[in-house]
Amino acid sequence: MGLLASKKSKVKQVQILLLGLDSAGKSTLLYKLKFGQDIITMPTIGFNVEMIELEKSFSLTVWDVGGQSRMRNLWTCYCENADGLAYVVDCTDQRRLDDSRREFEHILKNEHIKNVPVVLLANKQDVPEALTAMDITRLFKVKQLCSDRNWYVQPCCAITGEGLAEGFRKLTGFVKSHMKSRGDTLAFFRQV
Ligand SMILES: Nc1nc2c(ncn2[C@@H]2O[C@H](COP(=O)(O)OP(=O)(O)OP(=O)(O)O)[C@@H](O)[C@H]2O)c(=O)[nH]1
Ligand SMILES: [Mg+2]
Repeated sequence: MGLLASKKSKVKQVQILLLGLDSAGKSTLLYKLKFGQDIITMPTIGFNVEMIELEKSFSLTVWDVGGQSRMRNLWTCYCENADGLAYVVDCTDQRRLDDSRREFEHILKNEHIKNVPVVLLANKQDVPEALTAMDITRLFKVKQLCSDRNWYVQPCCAITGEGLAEGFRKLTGFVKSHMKSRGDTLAFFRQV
């Protein structure tokens, strides 16, 4: 990502990595954010990528990578240019919660996303027995695991869209301050 100046208009563009176990709701939430519609999803083989503009002149390129176990080895291939990580947790899937926590812990160790801000999306809050954002914060030991970066746990529902924009706005804010703190002229403007 390089610095390209445009006199007409400048769009700040950042790369967001969207991860989580299969069936966590990544693609559902991506398309809800993008189109405002419920899309019937298929398990993602490979990745989906969409540009999302929550703020004028600030564009998120969101990489939604398949979460099936055979695909998780590939997650690291998407880390290199990531400016922020959105990690989706299925709060109704208590059986696989520890798997999800382990994958989360593992990806945080990737050197390319060292210090990169994180928002955990505590998804499926429409289901009555879903764990809360506070439960996820505690069970994932987020304070400890993310002590080297900005983080937030956002409750959400990908079906209704509740909490999605809030979560991504929070992440955007973190990304902005992370770039500022690095004195980052990286990657910032693209010609439109
Ligand atoms: N009740 C409920 N179901 C949801 C929610 N979000 C997603 N789902 C459902 O969960 C299932 C899996 O959703 P996907 O978006 O395909 O999951 P994914 O994380 O993209 O899964 P992979 O592509 O396999 O990694 C679908 O049946 C969705 O309708 C939610 O907030 N509430
Ligand atoms: Mg998917």
